[in-house]
Order: sequence, then C-alpha cells, then structure tokens
Amino acid sequence: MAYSYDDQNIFARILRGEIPNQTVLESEHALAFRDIHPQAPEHVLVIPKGPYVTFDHFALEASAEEIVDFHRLAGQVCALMGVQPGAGGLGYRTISNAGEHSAQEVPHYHVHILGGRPLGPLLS
Ligand code: D5M
Repeated sequence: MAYSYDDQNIFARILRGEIPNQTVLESEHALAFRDIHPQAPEHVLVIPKGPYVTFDHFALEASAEEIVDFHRLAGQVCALMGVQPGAGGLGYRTISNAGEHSAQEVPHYHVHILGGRPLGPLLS
C-alpha cells in the first residue's frame, strides 16, 4: 500500500519549526505538545517526527526504534500528567483518528492523550 504524505500539513510545519507549539516533551523520533483546542484539562498530542499519515502507516512502515521511542514518549507524557491509574492517577484516554470516516483533520499520525476529568464511555 502506498501512502501519500502532504509535507505542508500543520504538524509537519510544527516539526520544521515554522509555527510555534507548546512542547511538553521531545525525544529523538517523537514530539509531544498541547492541543490548540483542548477537550480536557490535559490534552496532549504525540506525533512521530517521520512522515507517517495514520496509525496503520506508522505501525507498518516505521522502524522498531521509531515505534519504541514514540510509545516511550507517550508513556512519559502520561506520567508527567499524573493520570496513570496504576500509579495513583484517575486515568486517561488515547485516541488516534485515521481518515475521513474518523474526521482526521491533520494528515500526520498523532495520538491524543486526554485526562484530568471523567471522560465517559467512548461511544457516547
Ligand atoms: O485532530 C487534530 C487536532 O490537532 C485537533 O484537536 C486540533 C489540533 N491542532 C490543530 N492545529 C494545531 C496546532 N497548531 N497546535 C496544536 N494543536 C493543533 P484530528 O481530528 O485527530 O486530526
């Protein structure tokens, strides 16, 4: 499957330093920053630095090093937010939208991490 990556998307521009962001954490292969339209007290986006469009694109084509680095950074974001249910926090939700049926706005793979309030059932 050939994925087509638009290098003018807003997250690509953030990665190139062309527009500002509120960085939370950064690693060799990933960046975590605050969502511009937060839907919870804590709402952070985690993106790989490589040109991946969706979860499946990243999971199928990124290197093992990129995949591990990305998930480690996402875990560190949860720890920083203090929301880990196994470590005294009250929990959080991860979401990744892919494609038009999911209303993906930005065509660069990202995981939303939401926390800091009760989030309710996913499909409510
Ligand atoms: O959601 C994309 C998310 O990206 C949406 O919650 C807004 C956020 N967004 C858009 N532009 C920016 C900038 N410049 N900084 C931070 N956050 C941003 P999705 O529907 O999953 O594609």
